[in-house]
Amino acid sequence: MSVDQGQGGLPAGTPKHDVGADDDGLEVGPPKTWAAGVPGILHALDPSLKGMGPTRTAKLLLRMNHKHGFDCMSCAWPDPDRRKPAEFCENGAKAVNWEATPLTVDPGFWGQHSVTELARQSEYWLGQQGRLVDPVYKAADSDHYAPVSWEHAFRILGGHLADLDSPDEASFYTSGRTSNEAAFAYQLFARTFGTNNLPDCSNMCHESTGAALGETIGVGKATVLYDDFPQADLIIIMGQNPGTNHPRMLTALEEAKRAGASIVAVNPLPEAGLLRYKNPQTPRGIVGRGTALADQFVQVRLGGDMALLQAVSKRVLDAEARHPGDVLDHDFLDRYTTGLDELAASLADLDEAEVLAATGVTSAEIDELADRYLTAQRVIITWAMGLTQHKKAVATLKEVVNLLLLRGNIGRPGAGASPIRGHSNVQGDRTMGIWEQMPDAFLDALDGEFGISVPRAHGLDAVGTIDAMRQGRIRTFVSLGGNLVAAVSDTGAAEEGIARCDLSVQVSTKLNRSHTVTGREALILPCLGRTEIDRQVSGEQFVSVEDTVSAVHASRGAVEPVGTNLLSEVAIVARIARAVADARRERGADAHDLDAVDWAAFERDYDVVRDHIAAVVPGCDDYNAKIRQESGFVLPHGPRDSRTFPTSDGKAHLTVNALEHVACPPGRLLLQTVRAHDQFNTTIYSRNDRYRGIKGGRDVVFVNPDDVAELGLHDGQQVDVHSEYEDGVDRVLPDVRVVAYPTARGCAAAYFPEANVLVPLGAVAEKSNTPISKAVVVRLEPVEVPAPI
Ligand SMILES: Nc1nc2c(c(=O)[nH]1)N[C@H]1C(S)=C(S)[C@@H](COP(=O)(O)OP(=O)(O)OC[C@H]3O[C@@H](n4cnc5c(=O)[nH]c(N)nc54)[C@H](O)[C@@H]3O)O[C@H]1N2
Ligand SMILES: Nc1nc2c(c(=O)[nH]1)N[C@H]1C(S)=C(S)[C@@H](COP(=O)(O)OP(=O)(O)OC[C@H]3O[C@@H](n4cnc5c(=O)[nH]c(N)nc54)[C@H](O)[C@@H]3O)O[C@H]1N2
Ligand code: SF4
Ligand SMILES: [Mo]
Repeated sequence: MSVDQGQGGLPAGTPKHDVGADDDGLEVGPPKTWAAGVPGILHALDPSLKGMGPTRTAKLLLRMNHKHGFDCMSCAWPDPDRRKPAEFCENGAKAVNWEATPLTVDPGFWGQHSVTELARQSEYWLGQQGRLVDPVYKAADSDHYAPVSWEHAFRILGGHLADLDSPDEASFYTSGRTSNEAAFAYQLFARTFGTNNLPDCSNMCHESTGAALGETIGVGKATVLYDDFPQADLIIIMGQNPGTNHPRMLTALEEAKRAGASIVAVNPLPEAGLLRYKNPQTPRGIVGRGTALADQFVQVRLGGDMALLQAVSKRVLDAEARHPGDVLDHDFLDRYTTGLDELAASLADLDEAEVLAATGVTSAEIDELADRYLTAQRVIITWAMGLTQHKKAVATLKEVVNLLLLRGNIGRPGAGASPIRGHSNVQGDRTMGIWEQMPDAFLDALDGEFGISVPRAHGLDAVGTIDAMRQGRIRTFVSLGGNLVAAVSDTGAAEEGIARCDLSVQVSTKLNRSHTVTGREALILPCLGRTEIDRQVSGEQFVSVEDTVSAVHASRGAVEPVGTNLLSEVAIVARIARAVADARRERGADAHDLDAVDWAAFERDYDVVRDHIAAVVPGCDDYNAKIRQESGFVLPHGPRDSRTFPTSDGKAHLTVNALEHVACPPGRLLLQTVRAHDQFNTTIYSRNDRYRGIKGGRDVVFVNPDDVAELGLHDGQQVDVHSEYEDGVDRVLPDVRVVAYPTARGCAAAYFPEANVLVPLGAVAEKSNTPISKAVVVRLEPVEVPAPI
């Protein structure tokens, strides 16, 4: 596929971009019912040792997540205050290995491989080429990148941005590995340049969480701290696969379990980590059967959570009717909330038959879950993508809040709403202002601090950016990390959009798909990773990050940079800002607000950035002092700390949400897209998914054995997966193998990012605009095998 051949919606028969390597060696075995244990740690160390020198490995892994070390760059799970010698998991080790490899892309590489040729390579292959160490540029008339000086690279970018008719013709994407310092500088640059076009990976991730929590409790973040987990007596894990995506959460769950908590998993898939955990750091985990985690497994149908939550809340209200005054937390509800009567009236009419159809579970199972909720004094509900990437995601999450509020499970120890974030600093990036819709109070603070006046009109999010690119309204695209082309829905549309840009710019550590699908001109700007020592004029620098429970701490690189020509993200952002100001001046224009910021000082000493953060970002006062405390600090959170709800009326809102679920026509399935155990989003570490019994391949679709039979298919059969939307376009994930798997009836699963071709750009969650990646109506069609001649 050539770089400028975008294809809206990949019609049937289009050759697919193979994300991994060949599937020739695909082996399917039985799924595992437990996670981690000795194989986990062995898997963790083995590839690290192979990929990096043993000294580099040992040095890094022992500093990972330690108080004077660096923060794991994989997921946003928090660190306990009492650290063990090895505070990492298998997937954290893989992430370190992937970043800290001594392999580099040498200058000759770019002459050997054209962009067209690179576009044919898999994500796996691209990632295996090693670290990017030189800035490279692809000219409009060339099909090759070629090394350029940093100065030249910044001049090209500065010139493009200065030549736009409006700053809104640029869009500045961020992925969630970026540090607080780089994120603050980046949003300040975009806004002093003149736009709020600041899409980020959160738009595709926990945006629905922010929308639901913001509206109901006034703060879009978790209302729990790390120490709440061992104090809970019920933890409900909904739409999340912690064994793969937040592995050390299993340790916290094990601790909670030993302290007497019960655990309920709500998931269409019986994920290994939810069922049983063998903690590799305890003798029990090494030699024994480990700890059984889930006391109840509610195998909900995809998208059935809204109905399930309403049905549980209804049972809570029914119990209150039977025992007036004894069930609900009336003191809490009276003092802190609104909307109880409306909720009760609406749930009184809830149709149990509809609930059973939507959830696919029995009334007895819902009764059991309700009983558990009613007997627990302290309840935490956690969730991730299984709840956020649905059409009704925001409404579903408001139902999570309803259920918690009924018994006062917000704002007290051992209880709360706990979205588990994805990228290690995705939450911090938002706190620092990476959002196309930052509230005016934040923008006012920026204006006040720098004496500027930044735009107020909301900018474009991820889906909006792709859409605007396709219409020719975005001409320069800059990406601080990430791989938007591969990560966003509707791969064909995304490729078409990028190809229409004049210039695409990626600030990256490693090659990925977004470097091979480019604007007419393209730049790759290589940056330091989090593992590497960052030296600036004023000396060694550290950065800071925020985890999923709002704890902020420092992260210091521990090994020498892999190349001498790398810049830090902060330096790159500061130099882009200066280059645009220079270019504007050269063109006889005013640099405007860009000149109000001392960008050189930002690069020289990150304390300067942090002083501005302290002045602008709520809760960050005295940032430079607090971040130097041994364990960092926790950002304030009204609902969590004092049951102060910063909503329009100062109350938490119980809400009424009309029940809806995705109807699945006969002969069709609902398909979700999931991560394999050996990938980080679009980064593919290997072709294995150990816990699900998959080895050496990713081209699979998991289907319940009864559905396999009912559809007239058989286990192991090759099929094309077609999605069905009203626009009638035939979108297809071609030639995947059916794997009979114990998922919920009527449901299926395939791997992200390959399956993104199935979801049109317009298929988004209400209110949050997040692509709907978890309940896609599909039909499976057997691949015609040519008859032997
Ligand atoms: N190793 C590793 N770690 C990661 C990542 C990675 O790719 N690899 N990605 C990071 C990022 S950015 C994120 S956002 C997180 C993602 O973490 P997860 O949300 O755990 O990731 P997914 O693989 O999308 O898994 C979704 C889970 O929800 C379930 N699910 C799907 N639909 C429904 C539904 O309708 N209802 C219910 N109840 N369950 C449902 C699925 O069966 C699956 O268990 O992980 C982060 N950590
Ligand atoms: N179908 C489907 N689509 C999805 C999802 C899904 O569940 N299903 N999940 C969505 C979610 S939750 C998310 S968060 C998005 C992820 O979207 P993105 O965040 O855009 O994608 P990643 O794959 O995490 O980005 C990986 C790239 O980041 C770069 N990188 C790594 N480390 C660094 C660093 O330290 N600095 C810099 N500058 N670059 C670095 C590398 O070049 C690497 O190739 O995908 C979304 N898309
Ligand atoms: S749980 Fe997440 S943050 Fe912690 S070590 Fe594992 S991958 Fe890294
Ligand atoms: Mo995410």
